[in-house]
Amino acid sequence: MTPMPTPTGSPGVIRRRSCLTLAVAWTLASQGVHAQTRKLLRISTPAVSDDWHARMWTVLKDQLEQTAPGQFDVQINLNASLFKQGAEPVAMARGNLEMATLSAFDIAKLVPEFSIFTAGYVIRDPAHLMQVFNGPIGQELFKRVAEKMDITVLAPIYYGTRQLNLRDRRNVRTPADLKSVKLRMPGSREWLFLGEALGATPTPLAFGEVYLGLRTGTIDAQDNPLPTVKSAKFYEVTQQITLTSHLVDVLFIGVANKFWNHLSPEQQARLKGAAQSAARYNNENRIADEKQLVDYFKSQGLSVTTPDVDAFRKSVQAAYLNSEYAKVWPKGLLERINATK
Ligand code: KDO
Repeated sequence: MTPMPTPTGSPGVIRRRSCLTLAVAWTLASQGVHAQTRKLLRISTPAVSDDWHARMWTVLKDQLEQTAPGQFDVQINLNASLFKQGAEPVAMARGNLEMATLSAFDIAKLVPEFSIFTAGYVIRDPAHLMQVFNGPIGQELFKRVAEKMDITVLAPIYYGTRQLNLRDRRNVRTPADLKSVKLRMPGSREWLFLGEALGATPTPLAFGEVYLGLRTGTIDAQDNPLPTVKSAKFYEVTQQITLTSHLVDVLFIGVANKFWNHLSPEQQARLKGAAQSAARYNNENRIADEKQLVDYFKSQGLSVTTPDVDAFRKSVQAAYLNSEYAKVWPKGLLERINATK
C-alpha cells in the first residue's frame, strides 16, 4: 500500500518535528510542575517600604531563594495593601495569608495574658526583650499562640521604643501635661488603654492615615519608635518629640499553621532560618538607628525633649496594675519578666 502523502513533507522532517514538539511539551510540563510545587507565601504588613521591618522581608525572601531555590513564591505586600492593620491574624486563620508580623496587641485579643506586653514600662530594653522571648517565657507563651491562633511564631523582633511625637511644641513633663491631647493610637481597646494611661485622649486611627491626620490637625500627636517617625516621615508634620520611652515594643514574625504544617521538616528549617536572619537584620539596624536619630530630628528643626520619665512610669504602671488586664496575667509572670536578665 502506498503511504498517504502528508502536507509536511518527508518522514525525516516529521520525525525531527515531533522530537521538537516533544521537547517543548516536556519543558512546558516541567515548568508547570515547578510552578505548582512553589509554595505561595503571601506576606502582609502596614509597614512603609523604608522601615526596617519592611526591608527585612526582602532579607527573608533572598535567603529562601538561596537555601530553598524554586520552592517558595514569596510575595511581599507593604503599606497594608493586602490586609488592613490588625486584620492579619484572621486572614491567616482563614488561609488567605501565610505570614505577617503580629503585635502583642493583636495577640492579646485572643491570648489575654499577652496584654502584659502591651503595658508600658514592663520590658526594659531590647536586650531584656530578647531574653524574655527567646527563653522559657517565650516558649510557654508561643505555645498558647499556636493553640489559640493556629499561628507559629518563628522569631520575635524589636520594633523600637515608642516615643511621643507632637504636632505643636508643648511643655510635657508628666502625664498631666498631656490632658486633652488627642493622641492617635491604633484602633483596638488595648492600644487606647495605653494612650489613656499616658494621660492623653486616645484617638483611634490606622497607621496609614497618621501622616494626614497630623498634617491637617485631626490629631495632636502620635507615638511610634524613632526609626518609624523617620521612615513614615512623621517628622515632616510635627514639631516635637518627647522621649517618654513608654513601650519597648515587640513584633512577632508569625506563620499560619495551615501553611506551616504542610511544609517538609527541611522547608520548615529553611523558613525559620530565613525569619531569624530577617529578625537579626531588623534588630541591628533599628538599634543603630535609634542611637543617631535624635540628632537627625534636631537637624530637621524638631525640639527633642526629655520629660520626667519616672512620673510617667509610676502613673502608667499603676494604671495597668489596677486594670482588668492585670487580672488575667498568670500569677508570677510579671515577677519572672522582671527577674529576667
Ligand atoms: C502603629 O500603628 O503605630 C504601629 O507602630 C503599631 C505596630 O504594632 C505595627 O502595626 C506598626 O504600626 C506597623 O508595622 C507600621 O510600622
